[in-house]
Amino acid sequence: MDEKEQRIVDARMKLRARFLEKMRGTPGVADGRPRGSGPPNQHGMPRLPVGQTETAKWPVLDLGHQPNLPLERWHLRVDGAVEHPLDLSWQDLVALPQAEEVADFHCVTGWSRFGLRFGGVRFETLAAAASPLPEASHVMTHGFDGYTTNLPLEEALKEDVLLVHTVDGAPLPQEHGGPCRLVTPQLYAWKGAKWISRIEFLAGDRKGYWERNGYSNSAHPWRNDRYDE
Ligand SMILES: Nc1nc2c(c(=O)[nH]1)N[C@H]1C(S)=C(S)[C@@H](COP(=O)(O)O)O[C@H]1N2
Ligand SMILES: [Mo]
Repeated sequence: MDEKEQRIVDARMKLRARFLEKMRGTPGVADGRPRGSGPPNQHGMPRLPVGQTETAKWPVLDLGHQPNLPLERWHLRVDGAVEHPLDLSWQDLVALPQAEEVADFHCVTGWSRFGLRFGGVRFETLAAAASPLPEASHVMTHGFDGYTTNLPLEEALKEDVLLVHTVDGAPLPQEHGGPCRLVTPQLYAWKGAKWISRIEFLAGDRKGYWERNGYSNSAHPWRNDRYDE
């Protein structure tokens, strides 16, 4: 392992140590009182969150503008409260350690799509490469369409949070945020920016587009946590 790889491994261990307790306190995997129905998922929770209906399709939802991003023009900035800001090309992204997660997708409008096979890079891997500063507590993710959505690091660092470029073995379609989007399987799907352009680490929270427009800041599906209260 070279020096840079070693640094990333060390940074990942530190991040895990720093956020493990907070992560365990979130209502996702560790929820003691999840609300939902259906057979248990891999975390032992009812698979279908309260108020959701399973769909066989994968509907498309966005603000109406679906940017066309050729891979040679694509890039991703990782900046803000980090020690090592990054500007990744497509080659840089696919050279990082790759991961696969089979996960469900829950839209706040009431549909859930089960069992999508996502391929990409764990958020945690990028975070480790950028080394968040001690004061970093949240991220704002930005889309090339101008969309924004925020996450606390204890959610963003979960293992199943991926920068996705492949779904069920094929490139992520443009209408679903291709060439690359974020997915947050344990939160409502608006927390995953399609056409992701920037991951901005924040010292403190700041609301994104839907969070400012009436949706919940925390977005926990098994708590029916849909709207700001
Ligand atoms: N860049 C961007 N990302 C976005 C959105 C958007 O409008 N722009 N919509 C969000 C919402 S509200 C949902 S439900 C999901 C929908 O993803 P899908 O179209 O792949 O089903 O993307 C989220 N990510
Ligand atoms: Mo949505």
